[in-house]
Amino acid sequence: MIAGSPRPNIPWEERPPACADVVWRFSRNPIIARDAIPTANSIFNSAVVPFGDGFAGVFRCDDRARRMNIHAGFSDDGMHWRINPRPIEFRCHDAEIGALAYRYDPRVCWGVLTSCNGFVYSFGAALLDLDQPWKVIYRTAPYLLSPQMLYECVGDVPNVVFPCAALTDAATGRVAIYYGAADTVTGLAFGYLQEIVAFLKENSQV
Ligand code: BMA
Repeated sequence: MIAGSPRPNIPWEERPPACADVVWRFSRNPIIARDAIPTANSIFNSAVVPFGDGFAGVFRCDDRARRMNIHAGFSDDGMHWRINPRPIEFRCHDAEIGALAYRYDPRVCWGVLTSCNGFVYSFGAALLDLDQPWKVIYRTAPYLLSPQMLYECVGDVPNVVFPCAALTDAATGRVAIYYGAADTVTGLAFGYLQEIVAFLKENSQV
């Protein structure tokens, strides 16, 4: 059972006929270009959540002085984004807490983990105990997605796919995964939760 709401409007594209992968890429990736706001060097590793009739996100935008910061954005379809050119403003009573050092990789995380071997960032899935989430029940040994497309292999940091958020439609089990590619742009990948969990159980190495 998927604990969540039916969300028929999440971004979605069916698995291509020739593809047997559990998780597949959106054919129009990357969905967010590195310069989608004027000052950005790169926009990646970003979090997305349902918001009103559409979606809201917190985007990691590194600027052209390579300062890392986070920006709010909104979308009707989860694919086309209006990202605020100004970073999110933090108002704190304690100036030290509000001071900008690094702000990056915001995420609303649901069961999708990143793993790394030091050279290549791929991602798989893990099932965690609901009450004791530090207990890993299953973890995929094979990756679900690894850097293979040009926009994942070439960029400011080559060979990185880095998921930070997923949207789900509880009625159908469809999952849309947002991921950073090569620390430069943002992509989308899709899967069915039932298939991901079945693959997880059959290919687990904890
Ligand atoms: C990690 C984080 C991520 C980044 C990844 C690959 O340590 O810094 O933001 O995507 O490295 O460079």
